[in-house]
Amino acid sequence: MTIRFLTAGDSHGEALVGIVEGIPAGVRLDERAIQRELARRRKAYGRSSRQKLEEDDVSLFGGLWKGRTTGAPIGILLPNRARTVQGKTGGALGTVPRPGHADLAGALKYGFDEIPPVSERASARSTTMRVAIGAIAKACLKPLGVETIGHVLSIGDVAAPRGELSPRELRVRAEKSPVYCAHAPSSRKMVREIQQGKSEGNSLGGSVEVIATGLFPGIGSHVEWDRRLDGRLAGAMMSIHSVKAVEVGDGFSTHRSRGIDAQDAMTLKRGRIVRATNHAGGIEGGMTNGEDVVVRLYAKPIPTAARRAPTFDLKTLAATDSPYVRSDICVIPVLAVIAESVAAWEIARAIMEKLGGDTIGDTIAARDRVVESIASRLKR
Ligand code: EPS
Repeated sequence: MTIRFLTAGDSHGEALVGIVEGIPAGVRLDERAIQRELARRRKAYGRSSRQKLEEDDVSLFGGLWKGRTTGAPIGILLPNRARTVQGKTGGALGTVPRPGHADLAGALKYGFDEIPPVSERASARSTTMRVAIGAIAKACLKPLGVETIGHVLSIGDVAAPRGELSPRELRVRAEKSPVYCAHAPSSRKMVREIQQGKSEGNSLGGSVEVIATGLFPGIGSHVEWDRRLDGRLAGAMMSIHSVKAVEVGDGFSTHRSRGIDAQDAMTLKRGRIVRATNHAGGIEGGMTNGEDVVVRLYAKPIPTAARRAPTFDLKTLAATDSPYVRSDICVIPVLAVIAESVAAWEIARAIMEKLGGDTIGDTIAARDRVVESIASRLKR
């Protein structure tokens, strides 16, 4: 049993379209749940004026009966208001590819001398649909007690102290911040950092952490490379626009540790596994080990900025500067919401592969059997 999705649509086309298949029957789902996630995404600080224009007014087609999934594919429609309000078709880009974008490679690959057929599809507007689809995955994970939480670690030169907050506390505090940073003084500095970037006509990168809680051991597998959950999560995260690096647990710093310090010592206390640390980020041998899964994403400053960069015209081949187009300043706050949604999808996919179930009740029963069987093995 697997779940899958497909998307279609352009940044300034009429709408974004998605189809999700394989969600078991009986999952409580309505448009409001998706709308809530889309609103969290849209209000993230640092975007362009387009965010005030879009309403992300989602409609669902099929796969639902009286507020619950039926097991049939779910169609999702998200109209682009920029199209109707501004009549914009992405035409401003003409024939000049912008460095750092899909423009050049996409035009060469698909045989265009105009940029919009590439840039319209490559645009990060499509992450709206990833969030809508992630909201469906979240609805599926909720009755299983699994949650994903995204928050911002750094923007430009401002890094929030790591702290010892629980995932729930991180969530509560991050939701109060316009940049989804759980540390209030850093959040204020991040807002100033973005304002500074805007005044300089420049964009800013940063990093985001996603924590998944409520997982039981054995999601993913060591037996074949493409079943390893860390590989799958990293691949899904790298597929998000502007993300250039992903670490699982202490991925980047661990290469400097000594072996013994990089491990998470475990003891058995009254049938429960207790770990001293979580350097592994909840994944060992490509499988969940029962600890929280921790993934961090590092994103470049978006290449669209008010400052122009040297390039050339694809039609005339003459040297020129990249055109000015309306631009976001910093996508890191919105990345916290997108990454959380993408993690929810990838984890839901791995859980459904393991547990199956035509109804969510079957899935929950299968999860209970796995958890009970593990618990009985750890008791004498
Ligand atoms: C984007 C450019 C901007 C963003 C857009 C992604 O749009 P426009 O070209 O209309 O100014 O606002 O993101 C969204 C519309 C969104 O909902 O996230 C880009 O080039 O990737």
